[in-house]
Amino acid sequence: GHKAGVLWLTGLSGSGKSTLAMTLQRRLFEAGKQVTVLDGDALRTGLSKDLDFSPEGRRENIRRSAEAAKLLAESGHIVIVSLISPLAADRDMARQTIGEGFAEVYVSATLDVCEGRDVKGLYARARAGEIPAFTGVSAPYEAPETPDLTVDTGTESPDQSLDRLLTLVSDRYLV
Ligand code: GGZ
Repeated sequence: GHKAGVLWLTGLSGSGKSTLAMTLQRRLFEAGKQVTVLDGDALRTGLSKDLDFSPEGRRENIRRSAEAAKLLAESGHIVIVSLISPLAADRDMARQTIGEGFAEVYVSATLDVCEGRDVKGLYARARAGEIPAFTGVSAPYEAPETPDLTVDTGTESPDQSLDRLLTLVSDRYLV
């Protein structure tokens, strides 16, 4: 395994990425690990405040996040990145930037499940045409073909997903 590394969570809005990231962060912190979460929703009010949801804006958001994650991982952190990161090419760029410690986690929940939850009402607004280029509705999502781990929040419990993430961390990282 690699000393520390980056768990890259990709999935639709509402798939459960942020919740899993926060829960995993707490568990790793309680176990004495150095751990940082980089979450799209938060980054977009700060580091990526200037970016939109065009393909170029998303790519730059992902590029910045990958560079920040790399720095943190090099200083010994387990970094949990939680970004829709809808395009395989952009995730490949992140993998290239980060190198050996990169692990791709597909938080898979179907569009039906995510839209059914619609926690923030964004899908309804996207369907009404109020949010252009909304992932899954009017912008593409390319599911990973060979993720290191898939967690299906539509069919497994949060505890099951969390256990499988913790197993991936202990298998892959020597922290
Ligand atoms: C997708 C959007 C959009 C559009 C705003 N498409 O579920 P949320 O609300 O709280 O988190 C989503 C967040 C996605 O930002 P990311 O930085 O993860 O996306 S990417 O990796 O593609 O750069 C969603 C909200 O922003 N949101 N507009 N058009 N999600």
